[in-house]
Amino acid sequence: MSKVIKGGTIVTADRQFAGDILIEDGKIAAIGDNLTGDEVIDAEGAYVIPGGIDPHTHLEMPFMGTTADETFESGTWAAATGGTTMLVDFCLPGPDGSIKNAINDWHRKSAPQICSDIGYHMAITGWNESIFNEMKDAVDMGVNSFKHFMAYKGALMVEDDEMYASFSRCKELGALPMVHAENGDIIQELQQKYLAEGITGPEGHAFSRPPELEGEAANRAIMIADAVGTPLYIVHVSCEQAHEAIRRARQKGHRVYGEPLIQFLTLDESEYFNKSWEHAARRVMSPPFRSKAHQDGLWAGLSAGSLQVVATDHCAFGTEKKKMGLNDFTQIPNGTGGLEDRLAVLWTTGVETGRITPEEFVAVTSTNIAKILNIYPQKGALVPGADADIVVWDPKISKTISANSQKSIIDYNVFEGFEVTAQARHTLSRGDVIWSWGKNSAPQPGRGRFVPRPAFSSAGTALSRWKALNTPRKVERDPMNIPSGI
Ligand code: DUC
Ligand code: ZN
Ligand code: ZN
Ligand code: ZN
Repeated sequence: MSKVIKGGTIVTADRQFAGDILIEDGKIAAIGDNLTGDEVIDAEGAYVIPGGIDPHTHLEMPFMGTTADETFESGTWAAATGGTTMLVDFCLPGPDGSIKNAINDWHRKSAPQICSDIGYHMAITGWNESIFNEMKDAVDMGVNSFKHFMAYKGALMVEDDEMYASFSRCKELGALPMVHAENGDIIQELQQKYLAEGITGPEGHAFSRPPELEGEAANRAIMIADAVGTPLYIVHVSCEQAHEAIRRARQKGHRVYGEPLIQFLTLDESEYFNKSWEHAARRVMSPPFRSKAHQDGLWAGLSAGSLQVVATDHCAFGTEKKKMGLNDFTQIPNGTGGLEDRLAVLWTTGVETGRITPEEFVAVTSTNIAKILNIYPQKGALVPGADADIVVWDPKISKTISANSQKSIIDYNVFEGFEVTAQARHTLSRGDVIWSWGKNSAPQPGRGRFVPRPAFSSAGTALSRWKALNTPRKVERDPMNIPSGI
């Protein structure tokens, strides 16, 4: 049975135009005027956009002695109601260290639960021969990106030589290295220093992770990626120091991508100070929220193109779990939520204010990451042949964000009280309407699918792209060494 989305303004990363979208067999069959189908989905007065892709979530992830509370079901459902039709979740090796087992474990957990589509990144948390070998298995299993933690010393952190080896392996395999950029050695020093001074509350979390440590790690990772000759994706960019490193590298011709979070664009460090313990602890994540000046820099990066993707790092722990760190901020499980509200908050604070255009909104919530992760145009695009992951985005539905009415199962919301001015009127996942505003849509666990992402070197047109990415360009190295004006 075909469907047609009628009467809306189609917005892509490039342009806006009036048109209808015909959907057959879960895919876009045609885009044009006066299309007809068996069923009509009304988009009058609304925008029609590619479903959001949140490339950074941690659902049910074991972390810091506990497990993130958001489940694959509640997470994909909450996301879909907010206009996000695909998540890319971080897969962590278990105690056996096996990458293959970890991916199978993630499949076991996610498959019966997911309401819309999902992909994984794989975390590299150490280095040995079996990790080297199993990285190939991961790529063969459809996981083409590997994340490296430069923080969480003694747990997840990797050393520089390990990063160099793993980045080199990524290059061989046609996979994308990613980093959590914070200097874990110095963070550990600062944590001990503040605890010794008697600072045990959540403000100590912010003090012990200053922006310089993020900037240092971002610069280091960029230089290591450059030495290897590979692109690099930097997750949760929170500050100007890291943004500056990315901007400089890109100016020199390096493929370095930066991902600010919707939280970093809208919430600041005042959330940690002169607030109740619970309020502050619920907002403890790494990196921490920064000052307004950093926020302005991130917004500028989105419109200038030096930052490409807005994600959430959704890693949500209920208040009870946060209390593990009641007497010691280093024990507060790190993470906040946002996957349900990312689009609405970005629209309200970005598009409504004129900071970004609707096209840029589509680019940073969907299209850019689909390209970076090599799933474009299956995802992130409104073109014939693409998966019909489509949102009818209504700029006239306003609501007040509240934990009381959210789909997320967490007992609070870091955006509590935010007035947002747009919502998903309809969310379609591969052609199925899975959410409609004002109707009693119910989650459909198990209908979502894992989306394998091919290695860059084996995927048709991506082959030439990957070759271009990895062709050494002598000229780009020298300018890095020219002192800049001093
Ligand atoms: N930061 C968080 O706040 N939570 C999950 C992992 C991370 O890097
Ligand atoms: Zn309708
Ligand atoms: Zn991280
Ligand atoms: Zn994360």
